[in-house]
Amino acid sequence: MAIVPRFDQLPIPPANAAEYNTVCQFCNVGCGYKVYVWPVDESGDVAATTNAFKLDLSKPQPALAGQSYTETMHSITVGKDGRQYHVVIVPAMNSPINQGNYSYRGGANALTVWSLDRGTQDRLTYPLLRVGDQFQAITWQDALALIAGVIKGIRDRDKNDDNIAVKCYDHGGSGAGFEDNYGAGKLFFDALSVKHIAIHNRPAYNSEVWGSRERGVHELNYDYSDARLADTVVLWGANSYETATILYTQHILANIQGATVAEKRKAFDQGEPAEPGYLIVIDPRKTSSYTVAETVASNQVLLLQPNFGTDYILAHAIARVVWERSYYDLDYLKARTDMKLFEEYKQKNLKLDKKYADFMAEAERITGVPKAKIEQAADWIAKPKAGKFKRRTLTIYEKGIIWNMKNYDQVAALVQLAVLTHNIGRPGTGCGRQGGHQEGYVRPPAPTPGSIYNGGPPVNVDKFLIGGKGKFYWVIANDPYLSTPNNQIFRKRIHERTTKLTKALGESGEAATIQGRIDAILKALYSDPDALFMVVQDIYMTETARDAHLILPAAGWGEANDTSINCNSRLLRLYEKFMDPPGEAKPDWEIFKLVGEEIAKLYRAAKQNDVAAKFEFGKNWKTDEDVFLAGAQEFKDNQVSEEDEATLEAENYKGVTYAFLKQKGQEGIRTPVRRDPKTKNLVGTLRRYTSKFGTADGKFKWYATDNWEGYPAEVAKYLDGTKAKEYPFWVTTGRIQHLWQSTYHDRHLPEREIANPLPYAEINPDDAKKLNIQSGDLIEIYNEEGNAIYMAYVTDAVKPGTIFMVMYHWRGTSNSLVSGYTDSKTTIPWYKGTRANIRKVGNPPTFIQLTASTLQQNKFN
Ligand SMILES: Nc1nc2c(c(=O)[nH]1)N[C@H]1C(S)=C(S)[C@@H](COP(=O)(O)OP(=O)(O)OC[C@H]3O[C@@H](n4cnc5c(=O)[nH]c(N)nc54)[C@H](O)[C@@H]3O)O[C@H]1N2
Ligand SMILES: Nc1nc2c(c(=O)[nH]1)N[C@H]1C(S)=C(S)[C@@H](COP(=O)(O)OP(=O)(O)OC[C@H]3O[C@@H](n4cnc5c(=O)[nH]c(N)nc54)[C@H](O)[C@@H]3O)O[C@H]1N2
Ligand code: SF4
Ligand SMILES: [Mo]
Repeated sequence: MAIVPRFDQLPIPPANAAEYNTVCQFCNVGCGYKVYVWPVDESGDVAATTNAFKLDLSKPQPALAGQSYTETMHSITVGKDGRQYHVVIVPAMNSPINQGNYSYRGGANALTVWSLDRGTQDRLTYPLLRVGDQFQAITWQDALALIAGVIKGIRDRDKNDDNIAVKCYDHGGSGAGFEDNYGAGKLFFDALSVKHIAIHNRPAYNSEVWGSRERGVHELNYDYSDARLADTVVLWGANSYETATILYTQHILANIQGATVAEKRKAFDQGEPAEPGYLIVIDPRKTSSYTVAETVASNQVLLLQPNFGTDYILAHAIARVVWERSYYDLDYLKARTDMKLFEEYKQKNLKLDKKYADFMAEAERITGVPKAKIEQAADWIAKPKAGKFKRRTLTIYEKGIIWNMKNYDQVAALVQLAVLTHNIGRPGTGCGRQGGHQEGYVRPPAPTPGSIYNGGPPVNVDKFLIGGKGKFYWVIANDPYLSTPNNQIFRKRIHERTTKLTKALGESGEAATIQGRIDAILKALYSDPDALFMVVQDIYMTETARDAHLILPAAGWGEANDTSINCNSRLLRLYEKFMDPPGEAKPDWEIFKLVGEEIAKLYRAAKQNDVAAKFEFGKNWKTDEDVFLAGAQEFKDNQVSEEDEATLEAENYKGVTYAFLKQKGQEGIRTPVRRDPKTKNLVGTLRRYTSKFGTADGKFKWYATDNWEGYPAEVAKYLDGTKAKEYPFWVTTGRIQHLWQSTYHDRHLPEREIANPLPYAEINPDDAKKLNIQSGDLIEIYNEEGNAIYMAYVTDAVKPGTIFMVMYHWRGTSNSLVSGYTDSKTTIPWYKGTRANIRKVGNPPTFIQLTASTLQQNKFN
């Protein structure tokens, strides 16, 4: 008997069910989905003419070739009309990305839908106001008046917006695309001028990849088809099998299995060899992205396991081999790159005045990767093929590089290796992010600086708040109590600061009117500079929201129309609204518009009409599409020739409308979108930088990274003297296939809760033996920053002396241990490296022993 009830029959969507196109709400891959919605009391039948699939359901569908439809693809929701509706969300057969396939996460899109018979009924449905230790439902009118009154009060006193701090998404996916991002940008950057703003996943407002952008290469430059065409795919600090599953299973794996050779023949030059691809995985762990490929093509997979933080040294070493073996094309380098800067890179990073053997010995010592493997990687990346054809290598990197020590230099080193080997801008090549979420960035210019080379680095907003600065903190669609680094300290301080305000409001007697409350809040904020007012805008109650003073309910994925691009092809599509948001929840863009209007009213009343006008940015926004079209005005004119695509912003979609996207359906259009100067038609960009790079003169700008200088003080302190013995483990953190982000949906689904009852940590069998730890045991992982109690998972995926922690879960976060260090060039944290010790807490509770999905695979004892 299964723990979760199973059905022997699924509702069949009738032929007249409402039908919508959408894209998976989860990862960067952006698989296409189809949605069917119909009233619960109706049903289709098995005959092809009676069901919306248009399939003869009396016969079994062929395995993997037919339309997938499983129990996890169905739910029942309630409309604004009070009626119940079936919602069926199935992978789209006509999506070029997933071709009907799906992952563990996407296959359960329907389970996350707001439903009265699932845990997702816990969605936020009304604005909630904290009164003492209670959250009370209030109207939108009161909620808006409260925010507007407090913001205006702070501005009036300060004459600037520096006491307003924000943490908000800047991408798409998870229900936020171009529309919501534009709403946020208009309010925070145009109407207000918020300098203390951080992006949802890091403590500052910055690019994750300035190291690439400042060379002239935007991070989204390749197409998913390049993963099919590449001679070699490099997954560098990207665990794609678990984090970009369909990109891996449908495209990368197909390539190394030889299923795409015919496509290669078509795309390659005449006479050019076309063979099954190779895969290089560069990760301190032996990840599933390596082991899965190893089982199907062991001779075509290579694993490099660098020491933490040493990737840029490894990239330089591979580049040195490339130089030594002349695997580069000097004509290309001269024509397309800045040769003056190249000299500096060559001298400082390739160190040509140092003997090859000495250089490589040093690289081996720092990175821990044997010289032979470095040379083999260089061959697989750049050695010309038979007939002197250039090899085609696609490098995909993600958080193992981005959240690495020295973010800027790591990213720069990788993209430089790609350009050195001419592996950008040709079919089967590219060097870019795998991506995290789908993206939808369009905003007015931010009042924040760039990298250290462009007026920066930007302010660390976490440290600003921890340091007792700021009075108003608005958290939108993220859960920093789990996800931000140096978390135990952050949580403790925000809790302390918000509690000071709560107490002060209680001491003066809770105000009965909103105006009374605004006055009391302002009085408290300015008499105790440490007091902090916090607003959380989310779809669920979050860890952070428990300390908020006001909680705003947002509409989620599928509850409004929105648009985003995926990361592996910049494919822009319309995510159609297919159901109503629960209760009074509203799309984020509408919340920003209403807050703006409420502030505008206060300025009008004060006869400051010019200020008021700025806050009325949303007055013509009636529909989602109005916001989408307004956002397009931020982009440059896109009437440029194909050769000039590099001058366009990566997400430029000028000229695109919802009607256009509806007509394109799953085919979408790839940004940057151009209006062809000759035909005036809108055309997409398959692959970037075929003719020029994105710099003023079109040439790639080389850069010399720092030398190896060891670890930053925040982590180095654990490596010296007695501390090295006290904290003997390297700790890294990251994701697993079956949990999505802060587990905001997962924790509401019994299927997930049962299989993942606790966050787990991978520990090598040798270490486990020494510490008498078995899989399933509870262990405390701790250092001077903080602690977390996790479940042990004994596996040789990690080397002895290293542990990998699932980044967070509703029962704990690795960020309690992560240091507050950030890269001095970018303010990007090092989420993926610190030191700790382990203490065995005890054996696992029986229920957990029986159900935890990781345990039955453990046969180490
Ligand atoms: N299942 C699932 N998929 C997801 C997500 C999810 O929550 N769950 N989240 C999405 C989001 S927002 C993002 S940003 C992406 C992230 O996608 P990924 O970056 O692929 O995921 P991570 O597990 O965070 O990190 C990748 C790898 O970095 C390695 N690493 C750690 N330190 C180093 C180092 O010094 N060098 C190198 N080379 N590697 C290192 C880790 O061992 C880990 O295997 O995933 C997206 N996809
Ligand atoms: N140790 C460690 N820490 C990390 C990382 C790591 O690798 N290691 N990775 C970092 C990365 S890459 C990421 S992306 C972050 C993720 O960290 P967060 O951004 O904090 O986590 P999410 O779960 O993505 O947060 C999404 C929130 O938005 C809500 N939500 C969903 N849809 C909507 C909507 O339409 N509107 C609104 N208003 N809310 C919505 C969800 O309920 C959830 O609370 O973690 C970062 N932290
Ligand atoms: S690979 Fe990513 S986009 Fe595709 S179904 Fe899975 S979670 Fe969704
Ligand atoms: Mo992310």
